[in-house]
Amino acid sequence: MLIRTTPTIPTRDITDERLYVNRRAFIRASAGAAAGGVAGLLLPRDAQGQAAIANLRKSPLSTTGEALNSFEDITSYNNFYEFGTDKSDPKANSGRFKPAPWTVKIDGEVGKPGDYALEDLLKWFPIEERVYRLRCVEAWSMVIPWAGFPLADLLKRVEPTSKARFVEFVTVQRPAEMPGLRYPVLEWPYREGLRLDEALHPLTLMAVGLYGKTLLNQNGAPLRLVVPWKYGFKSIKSIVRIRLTTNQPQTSWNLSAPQEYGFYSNVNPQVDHPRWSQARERRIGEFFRRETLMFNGYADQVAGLYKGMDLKRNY
Ligand SMILES: Nc1nc2c(c(=O)[nH]1)N[C@H]1C(S)=C(S)[C@@H](COP(=O)(O)O)O[C@H]1N2
Ligand SMILES: [Mo]
Repeated sequence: MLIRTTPTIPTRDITDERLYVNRRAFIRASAGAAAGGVAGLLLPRDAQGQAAIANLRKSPLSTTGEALNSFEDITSYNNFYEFGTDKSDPKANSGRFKPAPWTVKIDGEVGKPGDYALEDLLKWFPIEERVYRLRCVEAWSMVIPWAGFPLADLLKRVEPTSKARFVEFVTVQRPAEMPGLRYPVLEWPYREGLRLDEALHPLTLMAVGLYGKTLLNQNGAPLRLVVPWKYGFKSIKSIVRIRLTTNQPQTSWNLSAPQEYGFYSNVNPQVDHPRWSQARERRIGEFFRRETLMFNGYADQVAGLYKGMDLKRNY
């Protein structure tokens, strides 16, 4: 796609390391001064998120033994079609997007539906660092140190009813801040879904940061899903609604090209995309391609979810 809007300079995105270090010092000072639970009320909004992820504990569920992609790679080579379809568009065109204040509507088959403020979620659930591979359906991959909390923590808190079998996620839709919404490349708003047992799996993460910083807009600020054993498009960004359902929800990619993108979308080197092979991938920053691993390398943990299922049919 060659259609381009006038690029805005995304000042929020040029937070460099120096500023980051200063901000952390500021947060430490403020937290010290407030001495206790009220610190969050006194801090500017981004600092609130930053404070919540300041003391990350490293998760034992992290992927080990692989080099991390650089902060620069992770924040400049993106898919976020609401800001355009080129890999450079999300960084270039997301400067006007306002990720705060933020609430998530949780409804459907839950005992405690409601509008949940992100600030509360950050208080309720301990944030941890999880290194995961992200494998895009376009056959490239990255290794990313996320900061987040298990989606299971949130789902348990809202008490799924006995009729809940799936979870639907919806991205915010703000044409004035998201220039890509002008183009009908997908069914907007962007929608994704998981089976409830997939959503409750301990690897399924709600990310609020990466590299110890709150998420930049291009990565799905302020709250996005990360499902490491599925193709990247399942990891929906900037979530405003989570709905528990009895029936399998519709998804934007499945609606746009059902023969190419199924509901499950598990990374599977043995099942090719109709237009290209999924056997290998290019790790961003590397020259030679590497073999794609079954379930993106997380088979030991997740293969049991699909026991007895035909993965060629349920792609
Ligand atoms: N709302 C929304 N979420 C989205 C997308 C998108 O276009 N819109 N792209 C997906 C795709 S295809 C990938 S590979 C990942 C990329 O995440 P990253 O840019 O943070 O690496 O985001 C996913 N989440
Ligand atoms: Mo992707």
